[in-house]
This record gives sequence, structure tokens and C-alpha cells, in this order.
Amino acid sequence: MKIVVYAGDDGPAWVRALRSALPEGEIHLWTASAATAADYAVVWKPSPEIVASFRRTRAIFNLGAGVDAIGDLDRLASGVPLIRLDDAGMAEQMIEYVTYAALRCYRDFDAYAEQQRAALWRPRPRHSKLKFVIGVLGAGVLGSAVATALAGLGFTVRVWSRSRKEIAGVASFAGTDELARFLAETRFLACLLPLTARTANLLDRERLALLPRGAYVVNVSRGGLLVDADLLALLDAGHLAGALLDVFRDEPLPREHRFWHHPRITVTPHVSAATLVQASAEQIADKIRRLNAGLPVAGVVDRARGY
Ligand code: NDP
Ligand code: OXD
Repeated sequence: MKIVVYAGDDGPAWVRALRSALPEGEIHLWTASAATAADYAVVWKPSPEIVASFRRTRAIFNLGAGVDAIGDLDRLASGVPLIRLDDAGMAEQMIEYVTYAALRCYRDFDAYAEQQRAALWRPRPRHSKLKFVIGVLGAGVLGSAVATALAGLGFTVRVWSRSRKEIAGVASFAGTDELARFLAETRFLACLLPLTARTANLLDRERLALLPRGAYVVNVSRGGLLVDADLLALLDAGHLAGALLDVFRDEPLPREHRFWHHPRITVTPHVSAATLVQASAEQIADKIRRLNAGLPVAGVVDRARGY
């Protein structure tokens, strides 16, 4: 069984991890001839030519939860499943990242930082967790884990997704018809939606303006969901209180981008949930064994939905 890895500079590390997780496989770095003979492809950000080079592969594994970097899913050979990472250690990291942001906002740490700069000793009134409504866009593997963790801390938590969810202690909003009401009641918004044709530019001026005055925005999914200029306009107008951004339309975020210097924006370099190489290699190895045994696997991307 031949497995061929295309992952840029990280390729050799993935080959080592897969060799250790799947000793029965022959694992190679991508070359045109290796790709032609591959039973399974393991890829991250492949160009259309790289995707086309896998001529008889039985499945394509994407080295991330989001598959947007694959591009047009229709050009993949029909009948060949595209399989993404599901969790593989990312949910725990997302919980840490979004919880940090929620607590920072809920406990007014940005306001205290400003007060410190003015040597101002002024305790602020405590917020009510019931009234501090947290809205999580996306209730899949990561969104539901984040929502559950925040509900466990006593916050009022809602999720918005395509289909209705049942998550203990979390209210579910579903579909476009319920988005406006969801946003209007959200004090702290965390975006964990995949980037698809339907979600691109979802967080534009019109939708962000539905958030109550003083709301805080966290984007940990993909930069393409958020319209940069619209976020900046609403921050500058004082409608939004702040934003924590981990993902961007162009990565690395260009040096001249206003996000770097905006006083109400915190930027991190796409680190909210790093792909853990060994844990992910083990997940892929397990799925390859299941596919070989004719068993179903989790994380198969629905091409029509794009995630
Ligand atoms: P999932 O596919 O498990 O979940 C996606 C969720 O989004 C689902 O609840 C789905 O609804 C919902 N959704 C998709 N399209 C729509 C739509 N048009 N309207 C409403 N809801 C929609 O993804 P994960 O939770 O695993 O990951 C989410 C994203 O996080 C990834 O796609 C990736 O972009 C990003 N990510 C970022 C990382 C980082 O380090 N910054 C790390 C890992 C992931 P439904 O359940 O009804 O289908
Ligand atoms: C992912 C990511 O999609 O790391 O897994 O962004």
C-alpha cells in the first residue's frame, strides 16, 4: 500500500510521522511518478496540478480541518473521498483560545489595560454571565466543543449552524432565517465556520452591525468569512469593542495591513489550533486501515456543501 505526501516544507515530518503510525504502509514524499502509483494521497494546499497527479488514489487526506485550500472540489475525481482531519487535538486548543478571549472580554481586561496606562485605580461593575451571550458560528467538531466548554463555565451560549443541533446547555439557531436574531443577541461572537461559497464574506457590515453595540468578534476559521474593511469601519465607529483575529485573507498578514496596528484588534498568526503532526498521522493511519477493511470513516467532505 503506497501513501504519497504533499505538504511543502513540512512533507518530511509528515512522512516520518506516517511511517511510525502506519508501519505496514510504504510512505513517500510526492514526486510525479510516486503520485501516479499512490493508493492514498495526503496533502496540504495542493495546486490543481498536484491534485491531478494522483491518478488512481482511493482517498485524499487533507492535513487540516478546513478543505478550502483544495479549491474547486468538483475537479477531484468522482468517487474518491476527500477526508479532513476531525479534531486530532485541535478541539482542545480551540477551547483554550476562545475561552481566553471570552474571559478577557467578560472580565474587562482590555479596559483594565487602558486604565493601567493612565495609572487609574477604578474597579468596574461585574457583568452577568446570563446576559453575556456568547454566539458560536458553526457547531461542528470544533464549534460544538467550544460551545460546550463555554457553557460549562456558566456562560449563556448559542450556536448557529446549517442544521439544528442538540448540545447540552447550548441553544441552537439554524439557517439563514435565524442568523439575524442570533447576531442581535450575541455579545461575544466566535466564528468557527468553514470557508465555502455560502459562508464567504458572511461577516460583512450589514451582519456585523446586527451585533449589539460593544460586541467583541473572534475569527478562528478563515479570513475569507470576514470583510476586513467592514470590521474596521465598525470598530472605528465604536459599534464593536474589539476583535481577536487568528486567520486572514492573505497569510502571512501583510505588514501594511491595518489590522496589525489597530488599537482594538489583536492579531495571532494562525495558531488557534495547530495541526498536531503525530496525532493527525495516527488518525489518518487509523482511517486508512478502516478504508482497507471496507469500513466507514469520519470526516468525509460533502463536496456539494464544500465542508
Ligand atoms: P465542521 O465541518 O465539523 O463544522 C462546520 C460547521 O459549520 C457545522 O456546524 C456546519 O453546519 C456549519 N456550517 C457550514 N456551512 C454553513 C452555512 N452555510 N450556514 C450555517 N452553518 C454552516 O468543521 P470544524 O468544526 O472541524 O472546523 C471549522 C473550521 O475551523 C474549519 O473549516 C477551518 O476553516 C477552521 N479551522 C481553523 C483552525 C485554526 O488554527 N485557525 C484550525 C482548525 C480548523 P452543520 O453542522 O449543520 O453541517
Ligand atoms: C485547519 C487549520 O483547517 O489548521 O486545520 O487551519
